[in-house]
Amino acid sequence: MASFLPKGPLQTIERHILEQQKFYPEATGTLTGLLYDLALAGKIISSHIQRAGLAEILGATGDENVQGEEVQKLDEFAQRTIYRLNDHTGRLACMGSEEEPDIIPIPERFPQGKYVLLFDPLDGSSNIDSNVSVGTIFSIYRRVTTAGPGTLEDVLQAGSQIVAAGYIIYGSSTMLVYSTGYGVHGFTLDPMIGEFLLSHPDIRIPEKPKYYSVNQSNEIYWSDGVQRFTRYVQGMDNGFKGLSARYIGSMVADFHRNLLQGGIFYYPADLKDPKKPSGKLRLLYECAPLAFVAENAGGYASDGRQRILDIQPQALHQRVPLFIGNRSLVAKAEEFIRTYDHA
Ligand code: P6P
Repeated sequence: MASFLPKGPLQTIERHILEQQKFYPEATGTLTGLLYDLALAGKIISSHIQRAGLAEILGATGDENVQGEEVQKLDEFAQRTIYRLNDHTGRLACMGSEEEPDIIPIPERFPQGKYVLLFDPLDGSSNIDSNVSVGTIFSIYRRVTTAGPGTLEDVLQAGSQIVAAGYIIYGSSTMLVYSTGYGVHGFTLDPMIGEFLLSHPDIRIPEKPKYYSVNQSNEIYWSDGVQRFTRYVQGMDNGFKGLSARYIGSMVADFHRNLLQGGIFYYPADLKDPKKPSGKLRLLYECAPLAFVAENAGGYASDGRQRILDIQPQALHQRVPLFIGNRSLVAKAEEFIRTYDHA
């Protein structure tokens, strides 16, 4: 009888998170509980996405978010689910979300905690109605203020301060991929038993890249260095065999493929939209968490000139250009930009 169980040690994410706790002697179980609840959020959101076409949960709400993007019903559902799982636990000082213009306070009736949660509840949600994989991205920091409600200062921290980060990808299967700084580990949801089971222990980005992922319709708006880098990855630079192009327009899906297969995803600055001279992607709850995962898997992430995790955020919804994936390819992008784009 075929078994639907992963190879290797049979381990749930709950037990894995608990075992990660041994790396933090001062751990009190708070971070463990926070990660547990993010896995639970993934199960709840996944169960709704899998049935989105059937339930009255597809489509747009008719509202616009702070980004000026159409809010999808599932965006709102994912946002509310993560909020409701975390507003009362006493683990957080505050939250920050792609969907909310300002930081999200913990209601006064609940205790404050020592962590801060930043998340994009459903990235790529405009793809939902066409059944394209979407994802939840999360990162956890320690608060920097010492008491009282969390403040913007607690949220505006460089990615190098991340304690744990990861994403949940709702695709042909639902996977949760996370790191606490000790490797990157992937779990696949078995919907029959409602458990995330360890399926991808110790993920490392393959040395030999296979893909490059970028929206090439923006090429005419890129800098000279980025255009030259793109020709390099296409193999128009002798000495480098070209990569295959793969771009699905849902960053978690594009990132996940390159994490497992090797490659680079990039969303450069483009001058098409003067409001977005730094590209489209947000530093705090999209780029920094994935940069944390990439680096813990042996990869690297840059804005084209500096390490993403070193950037000190100035605003909650700050955008940055992003080059993320194989360290050699991201470094090559930086080299082209350094050589051809004068700051
Ligand atoms: P474009 C989805 O809206 C998103 O924020 C990312 O998930 C994705 O990588 C990017 O935008 C796609 O943007 O301009 O290529 O459609």
